[in-house]
Amino acid sequence: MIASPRIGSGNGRLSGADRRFLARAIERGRRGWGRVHPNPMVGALVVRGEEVLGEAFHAEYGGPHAEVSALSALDDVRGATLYCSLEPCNHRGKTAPCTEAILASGITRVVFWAAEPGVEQSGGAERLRSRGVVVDGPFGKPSEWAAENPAFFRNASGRGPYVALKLAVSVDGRIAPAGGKRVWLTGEESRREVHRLRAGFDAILVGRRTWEADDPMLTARGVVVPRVPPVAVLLDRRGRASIGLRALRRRSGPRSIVATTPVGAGPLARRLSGCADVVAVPVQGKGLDLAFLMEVLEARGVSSVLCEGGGVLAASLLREELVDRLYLFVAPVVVGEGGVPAFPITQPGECAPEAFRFRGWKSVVDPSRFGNDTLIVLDRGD
Ligand code: AOF
Ligand code: ZN
Repeated sequence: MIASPRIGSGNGRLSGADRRFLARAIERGRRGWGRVHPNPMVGALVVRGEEVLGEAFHAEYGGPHAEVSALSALDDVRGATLYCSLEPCNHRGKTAPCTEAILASGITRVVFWAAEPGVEQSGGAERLRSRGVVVDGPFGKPSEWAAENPAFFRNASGRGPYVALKLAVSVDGRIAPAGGKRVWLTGEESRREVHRLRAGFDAILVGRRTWEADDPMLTARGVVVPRVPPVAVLLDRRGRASIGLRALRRRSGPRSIVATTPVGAGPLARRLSGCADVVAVPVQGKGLDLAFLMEVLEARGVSSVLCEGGGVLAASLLREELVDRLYLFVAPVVVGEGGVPAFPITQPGECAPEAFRFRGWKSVVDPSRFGNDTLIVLDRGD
């Protein structure tokens, strides 16, 4: 997701051409968005001298790795250099180890960007070096690798699902005018990007006010068709969801999930009569226990969650320190006094930087432009 990949310095020497090829491998890898998660997006390039002989990316979960795809499409790569965005794996998983394919190919130099975080999968660089291949890498910082493949690196640390929060706000930080009525603040291009983003997540989560006001479908209807459509998750502490909601009437994809209190779960499940999976989540403060919800989702195989508001849910997630990434689409609109704030401050004396601890957050991904809107991406520092 870094607009132009920053390679950084690290273990080995890089020429200007090396940096260009490595950046291109990272960019190619991004084409796997929506198709490879929870595995990483990976790109690879085979170069001899200054000539790119071939390039590939990891295109499908469980399918050939980028390195193997790039090599297997070429007849003779002896003496060439392989550039990859991730350290070649050294394990037999759903596919054979990339290290073996590289050794068999006659590649004499490998340049890679990010270190492999998996214990079983790692050791690729060492293995190749032990067999006489010149290996340069890793380069850059873990936070930069994580910015490119956030859910993958987060999941590798075993700390529960990766959580991103997406908000579309006016320049005065509002998500809706007074009364909370649905209006589009951001333009068409931003909305397209949101659909593309949705395709790369296992679940899309919204709070009660959002599904009441907007009745969203929560599907990924963009250029990227997700390998597995994300599951819609609706928060419903009061047990008010009805079978008429668009997110519950979806015909394709996984059944939506409605989270409510343990007391309300039985009655709600009966009322929704099989249109959704109702999960029981204890109450915490004025809402549901969101950390508990994340555990429930993880147990159901969800490893990444995109939260799409509204403000109350956003504030709770931030307060609970559950957010790993913030996607903030800023529209050139002023909503003005009385508008619904993106970050409601409810406790007297609270000030946003303290309450939400934005101070340690990093802007690793460059801001980007979608039509007249600006997307700001912030990653939580560790
Ligand atoms: C990928 N694509 O291009 C590379 C990966 O189960 P497997 O065999 O597909 O292995 C998945 C692991 O292999 C993955 O988690 C990562 O650690 C490593 N490298 N994975 O899916 C690739 N190079
Ligand atoms: Zn591999």
